Amino acid sequence: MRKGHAGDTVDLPPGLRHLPGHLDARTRRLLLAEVMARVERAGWFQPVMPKSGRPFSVRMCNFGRLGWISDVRGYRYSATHPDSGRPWPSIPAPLLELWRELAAYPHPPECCLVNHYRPGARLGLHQDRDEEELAAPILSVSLGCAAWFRIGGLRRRDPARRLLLEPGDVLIMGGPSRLIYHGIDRILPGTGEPVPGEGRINLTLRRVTRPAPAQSSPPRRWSVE
Ligand code: MD3
Ligand code: FE
Repeated sequence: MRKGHAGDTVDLPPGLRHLPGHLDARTRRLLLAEVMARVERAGWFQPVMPKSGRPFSVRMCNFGRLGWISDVRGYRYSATHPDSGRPWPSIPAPLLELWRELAAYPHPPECCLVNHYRPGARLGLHQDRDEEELAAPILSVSLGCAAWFRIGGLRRRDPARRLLLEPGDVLIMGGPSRLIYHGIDRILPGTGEPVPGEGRINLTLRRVTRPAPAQSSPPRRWSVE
């Protein structure tokens, strides 16, 4: 669907797929309910910048075996919530299904990072490179209000363009796009559909570790028996 502005797919860097409105309203509602039930159980945490300790304007939670966290010691993946020390809730099944359908990667995601943008929150230009497995894409799902997404290139100073992300949009960043600089300039409160606590919820599915190479069966003559 053409939107008649800088968000047109023709402008997108190779390896980045934008699927506007991929999730219908009913699917978004069911997914949001599964997400919020887990977040209520685990609790949000407030990431802070390494060294400075300055808080992000976005609050976060994670699902899956590994969660992305940031504190004064740095960015990393952790098996437990930084406040409670408990393991993260499981990744909702509809998200695992979406990954199977769209990721073109043979192993499941290990992390679903949940970002909550309240009015005024933003996310500065950055690369996602804390994952060991860069062959896997990152898959993102937008819920709640719309937001202006900024997409640059592989170097911080490369020219950037904006893309409007709306509820139900799916973005897949793989191959040559996996390490591009990106961020959220601002959200558009009051657009889209309400989420608890207002604003916008973004889910990103990530493969963190490199899977062990598949074991081929040994030559017959080496088998015991
Ligand atoms: C392009 N989140 O969590 S999702 C993040 O809307 C993050 O909350 C934004 O950037 C958000 O790290 C953007 C889209 C996205 C996510 C990861 C990418 C785009 C990406 C990784 C590489 C290139
Ligand atoms: Fe990112």
